[in-house]
Amino acid sequence: MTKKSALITGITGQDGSYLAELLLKNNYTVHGIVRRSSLFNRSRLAAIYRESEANDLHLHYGDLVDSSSLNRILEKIEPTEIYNRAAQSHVGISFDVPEYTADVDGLGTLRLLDALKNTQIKAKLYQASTSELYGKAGKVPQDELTPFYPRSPYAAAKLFAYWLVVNYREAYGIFASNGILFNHESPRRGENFVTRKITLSIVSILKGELSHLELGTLDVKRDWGYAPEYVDAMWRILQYHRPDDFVIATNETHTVREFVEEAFRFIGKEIVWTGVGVDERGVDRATDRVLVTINPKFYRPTEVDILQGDSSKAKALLNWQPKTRFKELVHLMVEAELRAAGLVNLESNERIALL
Ligand code: NAP
Ligand code: F7E
Repeated sequence: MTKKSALITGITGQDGSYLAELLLKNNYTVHGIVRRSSLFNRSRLAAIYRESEANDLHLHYGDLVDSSSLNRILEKIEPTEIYNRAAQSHVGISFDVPEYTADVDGLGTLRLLDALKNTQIKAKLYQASTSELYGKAGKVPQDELTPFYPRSPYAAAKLFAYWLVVNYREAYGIFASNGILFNHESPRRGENFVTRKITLSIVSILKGELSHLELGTLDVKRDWGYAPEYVDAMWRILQYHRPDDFVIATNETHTVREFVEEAFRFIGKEIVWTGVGVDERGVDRATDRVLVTINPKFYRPTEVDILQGDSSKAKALLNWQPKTRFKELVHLMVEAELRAAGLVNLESNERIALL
C-alpha cells in the first residue's frame, strides 16, 4: 500500500508540531511549509527531528502570501492530505496588523484552495477555522448551526476563509472541511496567548525575575482544551467519508480569572481580588503581596465575551471526545513550565519552593 503523505502549513506552530508528531506516528510522510525568518523558528520541531525516522519529515520554504511557492510545493510533493494551520493567529495583534492578517488568514487560504484546484491534485484539505467566528454569538453553547458574528480582523479573515472552503467544495467538488476549533492550549502555546502568559509569568515571579503578572480583561470566558487531543480531531475530520464542518470543543467554559486562580493554586498560592476595573488587584492571601494587576493595553477594541462549544456532532460522527478537563490542563501547563525552568527536583519529583 502506498504511504499517505500530508502537507502541513504552519508546521512550526503549536498545532502544526503536534499534528506532525501524530501523522508520523500514523506512518505518514510529512511535509511542512516553513517561512524564512532571521532567527531559526523550528524549536517546536526539535524533538520530532530527534525521534522520527529522518526521512519521513521534509520542510519546504514557502509562504501563504506567495502563490508561486504554494503551487510549486503542491506539484512537487502531491500530498494526499493538506492541513492548513498557518495563520497570523493572535486576535489582539490582528487589530494592529489587520491588512496583513487578512492577507495571510483570508487570501492565504484562497491561494491554497486555488493552487489545489489548478494543479488538480486529489488531496483532501483541512481548514483551521475557529470559534472566533462566533464572536458576539447570540447563543451558548455554539454548534455548527450557530450564526457567525466576527469581532476582530482575525475573525473576519477566518470567516472569509471558512466560506471559501465551503464554496470550493460545492463549486469544484474539492474534499475540503472546516474544523471549527475552540481554544486549545499546551506547554507549546505561543507565549503571548493568555494561558501561556499566565503560566510563564508564574515561573518568572517564582524566580524573582518578574514582580507581578499584568493582564487585560479577566471575566471573558473561553472553552479551553488540550492541543494534542485537538490534532487527533483534525485527522479524524479528513478520514470521514465526506467533507463536512465540525465543532471541536470541551463543552465547558471558564473565565481568565479562574485560570489565574487555578494556576496560582497549583503552586500553593490563594489569590484574593480587591478593587474594580483597572484598579483590580490579585493579592496573595498569605503574604498580601500583589501578584496580578490590570493593564488596559491588553484590552481589545472589541471583545468576545463567552465561547462554549457543543461538539456533539464530532462525538457522533467522528467518535471524538475531549479527555483533558480545565483543572488538569492548567496543572499540566504550570507543571511543564516549572520543569522547563528547573524548579522541579527531577530526582524526588518535588517542587522547589522559592516564594
Ligand atoms: P501558532 O502557534 O501561532 O502557529 C501559526 C503557524 O503559522 C506558525 O507555524 C507560523 O510560522 C505560521 N505562519 C504564520 N504566517 C505564515 C505565512 N504567511 N506563511 C506561512 N506560514 C505562516 O498557531 P496555532 O495555535 O498552532 O494555531 C494553528 C492554526 O489554528 C491557526 O490557523 C489558528 O488561527 C487556528 N486556530 C487556533 C486555535 C487555538 O486555540 N490554538 C483555535 C482555533 C483555530 P512561524 O513559526 O514562522 O511564525
Ligand atoms: O485570549 C483575554 C483576551 O489571546 C483569550 C487564538 O488561538 O483562540 C485564540 O484566541 C482571552 C481574550 O486567545 C490578556 O482579551 C486578558 O478574551 O489567549 P488569547 P483568543 O483571543 O481567545 C482562538 C480560538 C483562535 O482562533 C486564535 O487563533 O484572554 N486576555 N488578558 C488576554 N489575552 C492575551 N493574549 N493577553 C492578556 O494579557
